[in-house]
Amino acid sequence: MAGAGISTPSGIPDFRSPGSGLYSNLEQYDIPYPEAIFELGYFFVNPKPFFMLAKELYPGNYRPNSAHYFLRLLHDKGLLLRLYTQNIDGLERVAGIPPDRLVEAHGTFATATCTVCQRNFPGEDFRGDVMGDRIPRCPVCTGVVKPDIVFFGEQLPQRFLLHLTDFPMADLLFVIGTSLEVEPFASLAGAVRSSVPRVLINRELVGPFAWQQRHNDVAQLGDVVGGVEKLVELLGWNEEMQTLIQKEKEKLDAKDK
Ligand code: CNA
Repeated sequence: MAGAGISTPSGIPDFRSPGSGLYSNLEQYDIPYPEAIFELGYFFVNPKPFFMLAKELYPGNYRPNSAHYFLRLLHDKGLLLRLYTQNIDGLERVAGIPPDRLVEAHGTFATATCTVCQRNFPGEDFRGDVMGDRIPRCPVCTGVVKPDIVFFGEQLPQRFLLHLTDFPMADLLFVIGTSLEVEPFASLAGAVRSSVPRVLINRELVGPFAWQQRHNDVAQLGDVVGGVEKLVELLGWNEEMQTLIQKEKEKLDAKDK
């Protein structure tokens, strides 16, 4: 289970970190209250603030860091049953984790839907509009097209329910870079068997790690990158990790040229 904290080392602010979090820095978006940016009612009146944020987070602006590549390495080794992420920055995909291993619980910019006729489009179709500060319009009915990011009050994607059965099957649960404050995502931490170790890598104790620890819970407190690197070292995966990061860096450099 992952959250915004795995992407802060890539330069994307989280929501709730005091000072640096998005909720403390909303002046630029000119919205009446922080949650408005993800509210449908507000979006229909004024979609501009959401699309300012979309421009920032649209795939291509940021690069994955060691936390994402650690999860990729787990996948390469056949150890990743599923990655449940709350992030909407798409960095898990950029890190090479295949979409079928992912549950993007709060949606993705990879696809978008017309708010009027409900037609579905690849997010890429609207890159030009988003980057050019234009509100994307449906090519068929001219309705406003909204990236498939889950707004407050909207249902979570089908995949969220489809893969819930992963939790009782897991042998180990990592919880990385999340405040575990958003439901129903947060409750999933309690859905693994009680014999299964849960490992938190985060700045502070969160959710059940703070209020209902199990005897086999482990918390590595501090920066996610430091925590992940420590784990990689203990696992003896240092070299593989460095090779992977280097290879992926070269790929992204070539793409940027
Ligand atoms: P959050 O509530 O902002 O919590 C982030 C957690 O990560 C906090 O506990 C922080 O202390 C911790 N943290 C932040 N940076 C680090 C770091 N470098 N090392 C260790 N710990 C760190 O974010 P959640 O993901 O828990 O909340 C869910 C929201 C946030 C979802 O709806 C997301 O869509 C949304 N969000 C996503 C992104 C993104 O896609 N990158 C960015 C901002 C918000």
